[in-house]
Amino acid sequence: MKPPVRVAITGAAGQIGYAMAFRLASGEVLGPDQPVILQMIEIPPAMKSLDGVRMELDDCAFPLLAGMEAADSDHLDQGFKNANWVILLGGLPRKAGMERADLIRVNGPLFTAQGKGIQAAAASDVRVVVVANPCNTNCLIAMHSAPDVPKDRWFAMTRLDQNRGQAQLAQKAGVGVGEVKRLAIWGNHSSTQFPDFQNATISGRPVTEVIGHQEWLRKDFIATVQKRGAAVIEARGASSAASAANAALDTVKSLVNPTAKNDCIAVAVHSDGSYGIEKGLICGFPIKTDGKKWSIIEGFKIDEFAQGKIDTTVNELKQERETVKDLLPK
Ligand code: NAX
Repeated sequence: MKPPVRVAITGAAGQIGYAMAFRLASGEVLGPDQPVILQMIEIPPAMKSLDGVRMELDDCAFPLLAGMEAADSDHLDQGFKNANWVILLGGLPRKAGMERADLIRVNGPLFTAQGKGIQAAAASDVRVVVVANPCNTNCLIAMHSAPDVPKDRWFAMTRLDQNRGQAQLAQKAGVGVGEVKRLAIWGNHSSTQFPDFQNATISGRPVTEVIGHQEWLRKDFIATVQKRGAAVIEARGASSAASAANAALDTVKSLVNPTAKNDCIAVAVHSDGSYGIEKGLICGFPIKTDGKKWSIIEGFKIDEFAQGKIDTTVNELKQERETVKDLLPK
């Protein structure tokens, strides 16, 4: 039997946490022979609800669930102890009347504490996926609060945007979603993101050739993906949860398995200056990995239209960074 992988999850009793924990414990994500220990973290008032999640996990009798630990957010050293993966879901949701900048200010300091906690307690091979919004900027704050954790271990989630975009393209082309590949999500996980249909393929052919409808691709497709989160809230009365949990788990799976030659992973990572995007921002790029080490895929074609979209979303990332500059190193 392999040694267990420890996965720490903040906000584990929230909607995404509830949709995620059972799939991790089932072995579906890390493999059918890989035991998992879940380290679930919540704020003190939610610890009772977290107890309920633990009871249900017990009641699933998952053979691969090698342990469960619970910690409150005042004891992050315990919560992150020896974690190989950390999935950050916990944060305050945006309330009515709250601007994006307000949310950034409210949630930012939580990620300073979480970054410090990760550095102090997590395993030396820790990898961190930030889902809580604004995820790119929260990831930036946490990363800077953990300077000893290498920068290539930090990820912010844009996979839900990629999955959403693939589904839209597949439906439009009348093909199965598995036929859609190489859909990069550039920039911020926000309504400025650029779902890059120009480099994507359907059954190996350029999307722009298969779906000849430029106007639809440039306007409707982009807007649908950018505003999908709001559309789900409008329809369901609650924000995306199962699809968000699925995307976070897809992110983990994609990072531990080699990327197919004709595909890319959508995830936001620390920019190395590729494609002229300012170094240091946590920005969505097309990524590939051999299952151990990832890199930014070179050679995506960026025309004037795409460059305009990328500039807009990168500028938003710079503005967000400005909003939290007191939480970042001088
Ligand atoms: P919920 O409000 O259902 O759950 C969040 C949980 O976090 C709550 O149980 C809360 O008690 C806990 N929490 C709050 N502060 C905490 C702290 N300091 N430490 C530990 N736990 C803490 O939200 P949910 O729907 O699960 O969404 C979680 C986050 O994902 C939100 O920030 C949301 O905006 C973000 N999303 C990100 C997406 C992405 O694609 N990157 C898409 C889905 C989702 O909206």
